[in-house]
Amino acid sequence: MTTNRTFTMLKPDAVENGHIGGILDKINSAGFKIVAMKYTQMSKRDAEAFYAVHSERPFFGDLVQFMTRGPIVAAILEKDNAVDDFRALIGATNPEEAAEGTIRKLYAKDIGENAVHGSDSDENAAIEGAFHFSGREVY
Ligand code: FUP
Repeated sequence: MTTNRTFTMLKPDAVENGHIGGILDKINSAGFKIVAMKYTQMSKRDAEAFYAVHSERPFFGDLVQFMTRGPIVAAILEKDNAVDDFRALIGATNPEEAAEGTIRKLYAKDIGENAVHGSDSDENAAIEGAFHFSGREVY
């Protein structure tokens, strides 16, 4: 099933470094409509659940530590082909490999602190959106 929605988080590094405005500008300029948004902080339990797929990976502890160290901006975005187009806009997981002009190329420090999350499938976009938002918070 293809949907026109994806889920994103502006991660703690992006928020700490004052990049919320710059990243939202890129998102808007690329034609995404924001249908849900909140400024929030993940608990350890939240981050462990959100990234459960990575629980056996060596970087899992650092990832949970990083994602809980400060506030994030969580959002659901709408656009045709949202998942793939947003992955293209943010660039590769490792900013050293990210294309020029992508959000990670512009704002990310390294593979661990990479500024922004984007869902990797329509199924995960729905799961991740529902993790952060109730139905009545989506417009
Ligand atoms: P992405 O889908 O691009 O967000 O990347 P992944 O789902 O593969 O990884 C999720 C997060 O785990 C990354 F954003 C950062 C962290 N990670 C590492 O810290 N090291 C790695 O080698 C891979 C991922």
